[in-house]
Amino acid sequence: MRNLTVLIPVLNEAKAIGKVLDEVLNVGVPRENIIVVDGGSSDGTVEIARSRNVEVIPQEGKGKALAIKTGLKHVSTPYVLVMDGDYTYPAKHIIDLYKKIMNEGHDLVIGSRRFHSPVQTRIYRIGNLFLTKLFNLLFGTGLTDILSGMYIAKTEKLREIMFEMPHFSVESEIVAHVASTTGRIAEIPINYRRRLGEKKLSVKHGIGIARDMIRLTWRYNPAFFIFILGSLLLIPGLLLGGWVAYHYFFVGIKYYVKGLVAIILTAAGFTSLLLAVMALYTKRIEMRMQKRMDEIEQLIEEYLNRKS
Ligand SMILES: Nc1nc2c(ncn2[C@@H]2O[C@H](COP(=O)(O)OP(=O)(O)OP(=O)(O)O)[C@@H](O)[C@H]2O)c(=O)[nH]1
Ligand SMILES: [Mg+2]
Repeated sequence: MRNLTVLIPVLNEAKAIGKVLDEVLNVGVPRENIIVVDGGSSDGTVEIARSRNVEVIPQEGKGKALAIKTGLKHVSTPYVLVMDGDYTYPAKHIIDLYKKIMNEGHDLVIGSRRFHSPVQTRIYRIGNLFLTKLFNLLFGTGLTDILSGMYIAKTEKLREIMFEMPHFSVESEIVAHVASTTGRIAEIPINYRRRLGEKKLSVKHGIGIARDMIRLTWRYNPAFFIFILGSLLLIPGLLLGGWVAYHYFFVGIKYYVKGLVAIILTAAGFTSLLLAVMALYTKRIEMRMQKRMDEIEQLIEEYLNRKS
């Protein structure tokens, strides 16, 4: 696994980080390819991580998102795997994720958690499901676990990300970016364990993540909002138009103002929908061209390598 760096963001995970690192080393990840990014732990996490002789770096700023951003600056391999340091993600899945991305050429492969009821509370599972469904609706994806803390990606793809979303919305930002640029995302099922140490996430965080998903849609997929606007205008326009037409033909009353309003609503709604469809179409073309360009770039690289 020379081409892979494992990035582990931690904040006060003294109970877990030692076991996590031992597991990661055990599956064969070279020691020098493991980076622990610390968010200012005060419980001995850093010392435990250092005792395993892996690189431990302090993060810039605050929150998990900036921890990943900091960590990426220290990565020099073509692939990077991010995993939480709370012992919830079994390290054996690193191998499956690595194989999947290497063999199939995705930009991002997510470890989709299979929750077993005693491990997570019902509210946590429902919250996760709701947020994943919301994301799928906003971005037109069909994923099963947006918020997983274990995923592997092409390093250069992650470097494109701005990391503008705070804290726990970093996963949404990563998936949104890949989904709306190349769309090369895959998932594999993984097991999920009970965390070691104290639980930090609450319902409040879930609401924040939903709000950030809407902000991400505005940035990455504005066609969605044009589509909603179009529907909001077109549907009442058509209904009102139908009503006016009914009165004109069957009752014999002419409603001029209502008729005009119906025409304006219908025309504006129809135009918006058309724009949304065109925006989506343009996006598709862009993605296809990007893919072609990537392929060409790769061919040139291979050619140059062979020559030298
Ligand atoms: N560097 C850094 N790591 C963080 C920060 N906040 C959380 N983490 C780490 O990010 C990982 C995910 O955070 P968790 O608190 O486990 O979040 P979660 O898995 O969604 O929720 P629970 O495990 O249910 O509490 C863990 O390894 C945390 O230690 C932070 O501000 N900075
Ligand atoms: Mg966790």
